[in-house]
Amino acid sequence: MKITDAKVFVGGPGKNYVTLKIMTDQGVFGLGDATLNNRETLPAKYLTDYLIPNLIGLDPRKSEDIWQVFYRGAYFRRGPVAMAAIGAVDMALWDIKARLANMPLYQLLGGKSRDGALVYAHAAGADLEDLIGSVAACVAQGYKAVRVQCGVPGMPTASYATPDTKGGTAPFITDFSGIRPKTEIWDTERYMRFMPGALAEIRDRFGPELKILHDVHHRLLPREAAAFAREVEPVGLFWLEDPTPAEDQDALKLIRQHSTTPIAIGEVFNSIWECNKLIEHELIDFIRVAVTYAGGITHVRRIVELAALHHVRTGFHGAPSHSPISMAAQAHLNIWAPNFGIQEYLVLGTPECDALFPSDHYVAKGMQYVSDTPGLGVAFDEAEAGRYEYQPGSHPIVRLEDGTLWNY
Ligand code: GCO
Ligand code: MG
Repeated sequence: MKITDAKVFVGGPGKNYVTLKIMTDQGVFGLGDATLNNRETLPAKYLTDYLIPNLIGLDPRKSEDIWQVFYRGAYFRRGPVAMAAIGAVDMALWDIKARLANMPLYQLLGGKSRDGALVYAHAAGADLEDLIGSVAACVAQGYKAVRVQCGVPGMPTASYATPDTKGGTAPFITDFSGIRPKTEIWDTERYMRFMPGALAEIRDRFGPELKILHDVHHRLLPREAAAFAREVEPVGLFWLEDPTPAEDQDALKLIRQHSTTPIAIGEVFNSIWECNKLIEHELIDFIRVAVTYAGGITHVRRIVELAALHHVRTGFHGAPSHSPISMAAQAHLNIWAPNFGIQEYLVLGTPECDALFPSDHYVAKGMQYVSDTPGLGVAFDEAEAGRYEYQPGSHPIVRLEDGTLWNY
């Protein structure tokens, strides 16, 4: 069996999804997602200029060897661009393998460990009252877990993932007005004074059953993060996400020494080498990698297996930047992983998105259910894809009031 051709499509409804389709001489094909938010053309180029020419003629069933060749063979290893491209190839090869086996992917991983996988929705408000309305809307839809982000009084501009105005919807991260980023202004002191009380208020309003998550988005220094994690302990958060940047894996020790608030980290990691210490030293509770830019199913499964040895549960990234293809790959991992925790899930299901990526996976009452369609269980309508093209966009950047650049 041989790979005969592969194509890359960039575009989508309101998002630049990078979709890979690998064809074989037996008519079976596979799909992968290489979307890297606001850098989408780069994994696409990595695929077309290097990986695809090297795939032609290979046996698609040798997914492990192909992964090793692309990872080690590059000599310069890792990084989000390469790992997103390798990840897409890997997803497509697993899709082919499972289609050949005539089984849904989760059967090849070890079968179902649960009927449905817990997901969390996003709630956001320009102020606390606005946020309470947004959380109530999620609860009314049956979500059992909600990430809450709130505008901070006196903060010079709306901060991460909070709407500028009351009643507004939390903005998508991407600004499609161009590739030059807009600037948000951040003030740690205002945030630290306000947010613990806001989280406590959400707990009071919605009671003990609701799983409350909060994303600090790398904004605090390790000492501040430790103080914050300790202060919010009475709220009983399900998790506190990215309290401080984790490039310095040892910095997380300080948080652990001062607090038992569960910590979730990893959405920006591309490999096991960025989280092995965090996992082995049990400095985190949830690992947030994504199959897209952490090298696909082959590599993320390795991270999940390491995490399972250290009581670290999964909490894969699921921002709307991921296409339904990688969300499906994660859904299969979630339904299998013995150490599954939760899945971030943003309603992708616009009619346009469903038309481009038809699938029978679904979310009901805050749980995700995986279809038994062979493979990843997602199709790709190429005629629909022809309606879209790449739109340049950017993430904001963050500065302090005096102009100092900060962590987005
Ligand atoms: C999350 C994330 C995202 C990121 C985005 C960046 O927890 O969902 O923090 O919202 O900001 O993926 O491209
Ligand atoms: Mg996050």
